Amino acid sequence: MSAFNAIGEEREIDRDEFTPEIEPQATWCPGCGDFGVLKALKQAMPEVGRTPEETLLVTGIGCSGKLSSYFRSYGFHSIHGRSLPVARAAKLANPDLEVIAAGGDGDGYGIGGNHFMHTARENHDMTYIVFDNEIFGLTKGQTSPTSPKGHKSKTQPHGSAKQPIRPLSLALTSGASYVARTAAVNPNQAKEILAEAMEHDGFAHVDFLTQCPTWNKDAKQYVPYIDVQDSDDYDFDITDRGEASEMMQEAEDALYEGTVLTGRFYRDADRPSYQEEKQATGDMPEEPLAERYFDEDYEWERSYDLLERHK
Ligand SMILES: Cc1ncc(C[n+]2csc(CCOP(=O)(O)OP(=O)(O)O)c2C)c(N)n1
Ligand code: SF4
Repeated sequence: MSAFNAIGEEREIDRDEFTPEIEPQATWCPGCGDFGVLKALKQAMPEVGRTPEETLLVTGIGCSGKLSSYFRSYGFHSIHGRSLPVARAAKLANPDLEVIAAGGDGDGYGIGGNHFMHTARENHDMTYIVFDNEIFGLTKGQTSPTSPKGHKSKTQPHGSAKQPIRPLSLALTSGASYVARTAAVNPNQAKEILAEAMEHDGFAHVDFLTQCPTWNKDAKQYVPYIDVQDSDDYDFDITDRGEASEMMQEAEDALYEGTVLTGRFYRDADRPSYQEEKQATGDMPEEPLAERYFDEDYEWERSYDLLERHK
């Protein structure tokens, strides 16, 4: 897709635009799946037709959280588990931005689990990428919400007694209108899914399987994946909630038994996003907050009023 330059000429978008001019050396370990997410995201951007100036990437804390340093767009490296509230606020203030939130499974399904549920429920228009390496990576491999039952780590030396979270089912039952799973070992599918998620109007959740060769050598992310859309064995309608739910449960059971099922699992293109719902009720200002900054008088008046009132 193309964009327009400053003098209104049409131009092609190149994925290299999303590489910072002074590229920081990535601190990810050799072989880390996070490189796959970065590459797929850069490749997806030209398909979506958004420039770095039209894009905001909000990350949490963790190895995954460093994505915003290696991707050239507006970026916000927020705090652990809090990328979604920041992303929601930014999208409400400036609905024209392409907003992407990203973080690890510890960040998104553990510390930020509450925000995941409610952002999905409200169907905020954004893409949420969870780097799912089944452990807490940056802090050296502790058991996370997606670690399999029995997983041994320094925090669970005798093996985890907990059932892992089911991220796809959780997204669906919470209200996400687009749910997919892809893997760093499958860059072409990952690129397509990320582009589709960004084009979707509403909350698009992408559980992105990433390998952590340093702390989780047993993770299933290494085994070959099956694309549910390409396989004759998995025939279902992604717009049918019941069929999608059954398919997700099969995928979630299979993951811990050694079969990785990836692809699009659910899409509801008709459900209005939070922004659309609010506009319909008249509850959303016609002029987004981001544009009000251009009206200096308005801002000053408001600030002075506030100061007067709270003297
Ligand atoms: C509130 C809070 N709790 C704990 C930490 C410590 N901490 C920093 S990174 C991290 C692990 C992140 O794991 P995950 O979200 O799975 O991402 P990964 O590093 O695997 O990409 C933890 C526990 C923190 N920074 N803030
Ligand atoms: S610790 Fe694991 S998740 Fe973190 S950079 Fe290294 S390989 Fe990647």
